[in-house]
Amino acid sequence: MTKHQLIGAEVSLYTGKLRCYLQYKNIPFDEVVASGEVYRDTIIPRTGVRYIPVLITDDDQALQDTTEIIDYLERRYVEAPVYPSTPFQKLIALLLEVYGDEWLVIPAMHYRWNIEENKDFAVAEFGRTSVPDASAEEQLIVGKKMSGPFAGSLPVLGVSDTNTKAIETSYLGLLKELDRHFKATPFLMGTRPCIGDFGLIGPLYAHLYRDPYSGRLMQEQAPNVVAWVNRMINPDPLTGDFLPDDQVPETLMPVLQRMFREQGPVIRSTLDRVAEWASVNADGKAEQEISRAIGSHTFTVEGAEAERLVFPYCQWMWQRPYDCYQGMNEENRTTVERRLAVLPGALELLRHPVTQRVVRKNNRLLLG
Ligand SMILES: N[C@@H](CCC(=O)N[C@@H](CS)C(=O)NCC(=O)O)C(=O)O
Repeated sequence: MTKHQLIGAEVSLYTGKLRCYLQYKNIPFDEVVASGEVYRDTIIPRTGVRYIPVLITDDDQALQDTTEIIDYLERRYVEAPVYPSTPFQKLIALLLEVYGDEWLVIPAMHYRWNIEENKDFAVAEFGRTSVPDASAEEQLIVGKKMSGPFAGSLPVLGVSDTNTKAIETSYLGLLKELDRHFKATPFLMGTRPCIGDFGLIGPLYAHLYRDPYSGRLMQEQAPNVVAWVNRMINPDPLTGDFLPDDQVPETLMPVLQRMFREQGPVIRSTLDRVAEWASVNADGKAEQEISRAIGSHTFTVEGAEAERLVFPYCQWMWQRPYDCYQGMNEENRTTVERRLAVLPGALELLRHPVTQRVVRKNNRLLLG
């Protein structure tokens, strides 16, 4: 029988997310390195975009975007769902996926490309991935070329000279918070990983654990996070449960507070900017493709202000917890709202109307 093929790379953040998921769910797959040739012959022609990972399914569909791939697989492999079924746990799991996928890219990229030791390692890894059969020398030359756009994306993400210290302070604070959590609880929501664990593992494994300088930092600062990373990359497939009675451990509250403090205002501004973009550029027409980035906005991490581009994709991710909250019945919503009171900014953001939806179609982001 044909197996699924995961096209990706060890060095890639989102490949890490999907690989951990496939392993936990015990889904048979072969991993194919996303070499230059594979980009040319498969990734670009089959998906129309240049992102990894790509899943070529056992019935030969080419899927891109880890969130969509996981949702597709969740429908096919129903044992041990990674979405909790109770309202508060589900909402928190979705929020933490958005945080891992869309926000922790900032420390992940900062540490990889601003710390020389990590950068040298990553360049060599890019070379090894792009031209697996070339000599080490050639791999280095290709690695430098291929990694250029990634290293160059720091300003786009908002990493600048003015906030690198703040990004590090924030990341070290997060490590401390997560360390306390994972000391008591194996995964975010109990003994089974949820979609939030898979969101967090991308940056926390592929960059912040695997890059050498960052890996040492994690070992020193947060041994319980290291233990969680190891559980995630080497799971006991299909085992474990979410905590009973819709419990969400108290130890996650500082992490969520950090999310709403740092990422919350960026999400809110993104929603407004997408609506504005649609009214200027599309006159409310549905199905118009929206650019990958639409202007820039300022944001604040640990008191340091910087500028980053506005990514409409971030809204697409946000629509998931937003829809979860908006779709709750009266009773669940009342309970959830009471529990959200300890997270400043959370309720305001979840109530902030998404006036202009965005949708994904053929790996493009369109106005809904
Ligand atoms: N949201 C997408 C993100 C995929 C993504 O950004 N992948 C990176 C590698 S880890 C990439 O291919 N980037 C190419 C680019 O940004 O142009 C997903 O979940 O699959």
